Amino acid sequence: MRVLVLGADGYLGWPTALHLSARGFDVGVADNFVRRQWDQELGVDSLVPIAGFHDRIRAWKDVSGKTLEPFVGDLNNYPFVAQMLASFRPDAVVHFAEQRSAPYSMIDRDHAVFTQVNNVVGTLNLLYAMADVVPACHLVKLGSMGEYGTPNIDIEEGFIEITHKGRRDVLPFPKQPGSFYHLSKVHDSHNIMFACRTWGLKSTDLNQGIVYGAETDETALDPRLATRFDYDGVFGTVLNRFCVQAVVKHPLTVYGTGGQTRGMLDVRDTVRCIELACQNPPADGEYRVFNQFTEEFTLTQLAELVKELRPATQIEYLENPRVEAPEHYYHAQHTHLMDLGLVPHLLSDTLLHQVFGVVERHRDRVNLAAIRPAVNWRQAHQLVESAPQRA
Ligand code: NAD
Ligand code: USQ
Repeated sequence: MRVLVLGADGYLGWPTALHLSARGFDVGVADNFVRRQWDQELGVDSLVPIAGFHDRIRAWKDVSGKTLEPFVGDLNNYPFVAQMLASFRPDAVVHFAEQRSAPYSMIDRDHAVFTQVNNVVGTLNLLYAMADVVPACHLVKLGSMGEYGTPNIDIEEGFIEITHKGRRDVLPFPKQPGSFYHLSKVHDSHNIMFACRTWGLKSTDLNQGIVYGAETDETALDPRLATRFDYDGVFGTVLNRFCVQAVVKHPLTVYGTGGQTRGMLDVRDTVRCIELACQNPPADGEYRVFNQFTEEFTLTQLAELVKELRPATQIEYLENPRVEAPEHYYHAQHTHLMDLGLVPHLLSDTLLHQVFGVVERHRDRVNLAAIRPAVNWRQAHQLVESAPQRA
């Protein structure tokens, strides 16, 4: 099977490309390196040093003997997208290539507009190019559990059966996302569902929870194969941040009461879920949704887990820079990937110790000034002058 991984220079795209290649898929890898530019813009960097795209690809060839076919370009450039599909002829496209930080999208108007144009237009270009060039290809699209928000009912996998005034239908589950980034995912979902219905494309929308972890079997084989690991207040995600904070003895930055509950998963499960989705495509014209997470935690539970292993750690409850429900009901279905054979790596002391070990190795690269949250949802309009300027 030929799989094209878009956003293959990123935290999840790179390990996914290696995982699929290791399992015998013919893999193409695409990116425009805009993520590396956002590091420059924000004055931050991946904690773990990462090799350049072409160096990584050469390193994988050295280590595994396998080839990754590179494509360098922007999904917002339609001719690039169409030519890439015509040249690679994928059976599946795995689409990670978006601006994925909620805080980045909330810096100011400029960053909100950029995020939505980058994400929504990129995906729309991809849909048109697929319909034109490879209409039988399966789109595996990374969505987000955050598309649903935190409703006071169970969250279903994409669709809910509703009876209204005596009539019954199965409809998309309501979406109440919490940032302009998460909204871009909702807009993508609608566009993809429409393209499947209208043009007969097939797609799996993976509503993924928050990913943690620093390594997969393949990225650990050689330092040149390492994937990025973000801990800063804009791109760092919560558990990865807590691990870095604990190692450098910074208080754990819990926003608000810590009662917010989220679905989480290990990066090793991300790559396996993508493999399962690719191996089990939907029917022509089908748009399906899988909720891709393995466990639910409150933020306080995560902070306490880290503190248990590093007892000197302080926990600081900061005024929440985001607008989100502090305490809420949360129960989301996530059976589809298990039914396909996912055996989860549940969060364990072993995993946390492994992440601490990675952080210890690179602790001299931690920029303490980048740790505290820098973006306030309520004050976005005031940040226009002080906000980082997009390159
Ligand atoms: P990342 O920022 O590390 O990687 C994204 C990659 O996409 C980057 O290398 C970037 O350069 C590339 N890219 C962005 N816009 C592009 C464009 N227009 N053209 C070409 N390349 C472009 O992000 P990640 O953490 O690997 O996340 C990947 C995907 O998974 C995202 O869509 C994100 O929304 C989703 N996701 C991530 C998490 C998480 O916890 N990291 C959780 C749920 C969903
Ligand atoms: N939080 C803290 N302290 C921190 C950082 C975050 O308390 O230092 C809180 C936030 O307020 C939020 C929760 O932790 O309640 C999660 O924040 P996050 O930054 O770890 O994750 P989020 O913004 O939701 O975004 C990440 C990825 C995004 C993906 C999403 C999946 O960056 O690409 O879509 O996780 S989900 O959360 O399911 O929507």
